[in-house]
Amino acid sequence: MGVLLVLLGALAALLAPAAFAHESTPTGVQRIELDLGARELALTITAPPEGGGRMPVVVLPRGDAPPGEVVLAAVRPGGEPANAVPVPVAPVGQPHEVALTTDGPGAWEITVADGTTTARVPVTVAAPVPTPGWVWAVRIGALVGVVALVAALAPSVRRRPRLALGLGAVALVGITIAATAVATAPSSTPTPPAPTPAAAPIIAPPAGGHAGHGGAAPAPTPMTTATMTSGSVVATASTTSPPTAGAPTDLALDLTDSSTGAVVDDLAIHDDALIHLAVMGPDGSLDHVHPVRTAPGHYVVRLTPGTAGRYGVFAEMERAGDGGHQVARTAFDVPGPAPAPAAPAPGPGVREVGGMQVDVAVPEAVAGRPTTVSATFGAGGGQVTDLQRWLGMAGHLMVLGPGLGGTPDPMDPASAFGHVHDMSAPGPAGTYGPRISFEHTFARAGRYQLWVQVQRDWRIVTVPVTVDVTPAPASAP
Ligand SMILES: [Cu+2]
Repeated sequence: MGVLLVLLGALAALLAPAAFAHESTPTGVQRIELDLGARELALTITAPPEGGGRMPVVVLPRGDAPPGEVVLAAVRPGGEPANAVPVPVAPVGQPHEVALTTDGPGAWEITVADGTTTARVPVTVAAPVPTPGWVWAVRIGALVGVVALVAALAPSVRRRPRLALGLGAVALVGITIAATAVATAPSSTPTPPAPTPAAAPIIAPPAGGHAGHGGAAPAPTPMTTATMTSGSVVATASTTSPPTAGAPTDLALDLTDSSTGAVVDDLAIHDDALIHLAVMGPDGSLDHVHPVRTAPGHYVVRLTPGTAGRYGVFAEMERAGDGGHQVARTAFDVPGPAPAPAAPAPGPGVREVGGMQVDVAVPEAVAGRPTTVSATFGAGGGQVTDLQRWLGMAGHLMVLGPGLGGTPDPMDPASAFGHVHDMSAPGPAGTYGPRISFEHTFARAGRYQLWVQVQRDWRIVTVPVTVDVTPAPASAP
């Protein structure tokens, strides 16, 4: 009987991990920033299990969000929210969790409505993975082998040698089949057959373009990975009425493909947003915002332009199909008398921003050479060490290079746009500071406009800096 136990133990050890490794629940978590109306919301979405189920969503209000509530629901693409759940969005910095429910695999949207605008965040619920044939071979072979082995070793059978021998042979065949199946399995952690759903919610492919929007819940989109070659994204900006300086206005962005003209609706979340939008005004201002998707390829964000004039818009995106990062440029006008040209922002040195003393250092800014841009934050005579993670990192540096006139001009395509990250690790408390730094190579000589951005007390602090980049010295002959 001891031999039997050893055999069974060995068999279990051999089969268990290989046969059941794939039957785990996805635990993907995705964060996304939504600038919905007057509110800045950070959503943390936990992927439901394969085939659908409970989908917890945490809503964290940031910025100067007015009190009140937003309403969340999980719907099929374009569907009207049912069983919507109200979520308080006050006070700022206080997260609230709700549990939404998806009842099947495929394309879904999380709707977030503030009474005026309904954001639709695409998520994909993974389909249950079918059990591969080799796993069934292992299970059946092992079952037959073990049953035959136990029977062959039973005392009543051992008294009949021919029957015991026959059962022993059956056991040998069963275990051989199981062992062969394990040995020839594709890998120790089998991957589901293509198309491969990711564990984390991923962005759904277009649900029939604009046709999928506005109707009752359409049929679920088959889960496919977009593999077609696509052109770059064209962003077209518009406002429903002429914007006024000093008044909030909703800026709409429509995304189309430069090579096909089709609606682009395959954006993937990168750095916690579908679109990172930099809006640069004629007064040297920067708004770094995250428009909400309200329909396939259609995004909306509320802005309050400070002055009349022409605004440059830079939309950073990644498409799910090719994964490439790209920036689409567009513009909009705020009617009215053009203001006098704004004075450039201060250069490196100490300045007061957001209740802090910020010391910006940019030693030796030479074209074509790696340069370190750093900002050291202080307040009340001490160091600031409670800067908060924003968009997955310690700090952001937005860059606008010189145009043909030698100074930064958001309307000049020669004025290059850059977005640099501080990826350093947080301190013991999970926060950052006092020093934030960026490595960047300025491509050419001329005047650059920089904006250092960090988060403190759930608000974004933007530090404008002017940097004059000198030409690289001529190399020695
Ligand atoms: Cu952003």
